[in-house]
Amino acid sequence: SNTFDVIVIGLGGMGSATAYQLARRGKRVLGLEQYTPAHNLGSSHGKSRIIRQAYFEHPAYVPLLLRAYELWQQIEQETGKNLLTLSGGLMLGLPDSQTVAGSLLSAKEHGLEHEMLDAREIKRRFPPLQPSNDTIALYEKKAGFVHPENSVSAHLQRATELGATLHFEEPALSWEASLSGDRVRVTTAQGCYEAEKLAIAPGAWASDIFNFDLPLTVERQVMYWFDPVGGIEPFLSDRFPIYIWEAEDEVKFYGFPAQERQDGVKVAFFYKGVACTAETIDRTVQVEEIQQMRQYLAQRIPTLNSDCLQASTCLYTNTPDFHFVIAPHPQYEQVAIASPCSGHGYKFASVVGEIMADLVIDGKTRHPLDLFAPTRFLG
Ligand code: PYC
Repeated sequence: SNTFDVIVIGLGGMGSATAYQLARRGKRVLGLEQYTPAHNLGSSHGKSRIIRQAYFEHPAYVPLLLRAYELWQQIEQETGKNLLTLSGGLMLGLPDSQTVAGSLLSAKEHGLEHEMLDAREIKRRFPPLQPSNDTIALYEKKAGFVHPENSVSAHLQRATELGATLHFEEPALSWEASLSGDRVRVTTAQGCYEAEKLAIAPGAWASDIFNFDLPLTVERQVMYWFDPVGGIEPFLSDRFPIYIWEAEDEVKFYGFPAQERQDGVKVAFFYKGVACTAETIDRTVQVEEIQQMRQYLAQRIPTLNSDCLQASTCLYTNTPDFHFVIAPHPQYEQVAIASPCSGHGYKFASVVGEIMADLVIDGKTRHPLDLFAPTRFLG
């Protein structure tokens, strides 16, 4: 039949978790995805995504993070897959930088375990890092990374096992919702589907499918993998943390421990990308871009000023204040929207799935969503 309890548009980071949560609660779910499972054309790929608790962006994210960790562990247990690696994490910068001061604020407000390290201690514990003398860092042992492709696959696999119907390479072309609040219809090239509720998690395609205007900008990002001079050992995840490093000029870059030895060590800039759309993004990485990253690393992580083994692109979808949009649709109560996540969302995917399921099933959630209301941008 073409009738379901809930239709989920977009099965990337947020949509796959939403389909899983809804199926787990016994709903008849149809998931529609324009590309293949766990594809690399959106924002949820690249083998590692940071997860951390002392959140410099705002302390209001912390309760969501604590729940996200629990739900990552739940999906790991249900699938037997290792999705989360807690290598520890460093937030580095000058003492009054957003990265350091903001993380400390969140850590204090929520009583999170952490340590403050000066430049000498950073170098002693993590020899590849060579901060300037006035750089400090907040270290938290519970930070690390999530494997995005494997996590999307795990959510999709469990959703299917729990009875969800998932269609790939079938873009949703349009949707309509009744004003009575109890029906939706979604049209694709293959057919028309009906349901009581709709969850939309479109990432960089939000402007095409939300059916109301939000001031979003899509940004091209590049991820780089370098072959460390002197070998990969100092970067292994039992001795090297994830980090976000706010340089003296306020440019942030971030990186990870090594995963597969032959892949090298991943680093990227946090923002600083050029504006694009999901259709116009240039997926070729230029030699000059690699050079620019190497120059940045030369002073700070000198052994990564080395051969670039691989570089690939991904998309951020940014709101003006860089906080998320997760809410009931402003016009239709039976529709929930998520996922312009401004480049820092993937770690939350597990809990966003729970929130979206709450919103479509109950019309409300116990999780605080004030920071994410789209009405903040609507005149
Ligand atoms: O949210 O931790 C993060 C992050 C780092 C780089 C992009 N996002």
